[in-house]
Amino acid sequence: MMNLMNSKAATVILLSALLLGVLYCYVYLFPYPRAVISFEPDDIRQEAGPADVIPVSYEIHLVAPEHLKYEQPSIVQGRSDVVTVTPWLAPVVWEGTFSPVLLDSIYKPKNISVAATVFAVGKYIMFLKNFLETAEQHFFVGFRVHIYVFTDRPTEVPQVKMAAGRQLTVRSVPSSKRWQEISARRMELIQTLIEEELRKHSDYIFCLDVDSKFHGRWGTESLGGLVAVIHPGYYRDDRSNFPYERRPESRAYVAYGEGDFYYCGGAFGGLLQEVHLLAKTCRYNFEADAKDGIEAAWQEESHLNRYMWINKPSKVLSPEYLWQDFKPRNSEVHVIRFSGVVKNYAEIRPNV
Ligand code: UD2
Repeated sequence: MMNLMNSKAATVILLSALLLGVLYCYVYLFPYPRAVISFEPDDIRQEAGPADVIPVSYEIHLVAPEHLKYEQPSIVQGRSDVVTVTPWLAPVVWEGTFSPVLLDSIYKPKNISVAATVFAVGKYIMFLKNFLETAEQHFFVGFRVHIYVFTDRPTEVPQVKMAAGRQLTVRSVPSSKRWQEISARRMELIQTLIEEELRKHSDYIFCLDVDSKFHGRWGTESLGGLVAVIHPGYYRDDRSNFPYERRPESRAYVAYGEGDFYYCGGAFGGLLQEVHLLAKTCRYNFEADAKDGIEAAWQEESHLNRYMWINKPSKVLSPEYLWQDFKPRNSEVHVIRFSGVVKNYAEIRPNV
């Protein structure tokens, strides 16, 4: 009897150890699919089957509809005047490198929701109407879009008619006596917006400067994990001329001879979790610098550049995605999609 009891106990112990081992493998060795699941489209989330079904992520699994007609792709012919891939093999998006029909057909069934943030503090409210009206014509047309306007003048937000599936939310923020602070505080507000609001209903986010207008399509070709836009002012220059923060005391420091590209502070985006990490890190570093009495040369743009140097963007948008109206169009830029308007800094900023 005693022997029987012992062998039963031993079996139970063995089985428990086996179960614990399986659990350990599942929780610690294979965490990735679980991390992806919370960013799946609603329909997949609801239809999720048994626990052993590996979830499908937006960025990994791209399904095209059968029989869709589009131009034959080629790997020997295409844009030869520009570089279309980075050394870490992220695509660089230029006109002529993608099929809008194909991409829209892939992303449409996913029912994705794209959030955009735009700050219009103080006199910058004057740019908002044009920004919103042109976004309606060119920014993710036909997709679910939610624009968040941050302003200290909520009553002056213009009424712009938006198509079905598109909406606007206004959030009040305090004004400031320094433009540098307005620009830099955006990271904190983006971080909080993602934590408090967007997690529930958005998949992607783009953070854009208000003193700009859309002129051409900005759509699904821009989607990616971490998305950066090449600054139009420096992309032909040697990196020693990039306006990175050059003081080693700053957390935005990039040494001469280092760095990849110079990216815009005026447009960046990607999947929520990627942009959340970027915003949180840049905010932390900006505030830690401030405590040490140092402000990076181009505020959050400097911190963003340092971040993107270490955390390589998975998609890079060419300067088509943020041009400047005062600059004549360079020949390799076939389409200007989004561009900063000409402005008189002395007139619109709270300080010089
Ligand atoms: C560049 C960047 C900008 C930012 C800045 C450095 C581009 C095209 N622009 O532009 O994103 O990185 O350098 O700080 O890459 N704002 C207000 N009210 C103000 C001042 C600023 O709402 O009084 C907001 C507004 O959304 C504006 C943004 O902050 O678009 C950036 O400010 P800016 O356009 O004056 O900065 P700028 O032109 O130096």
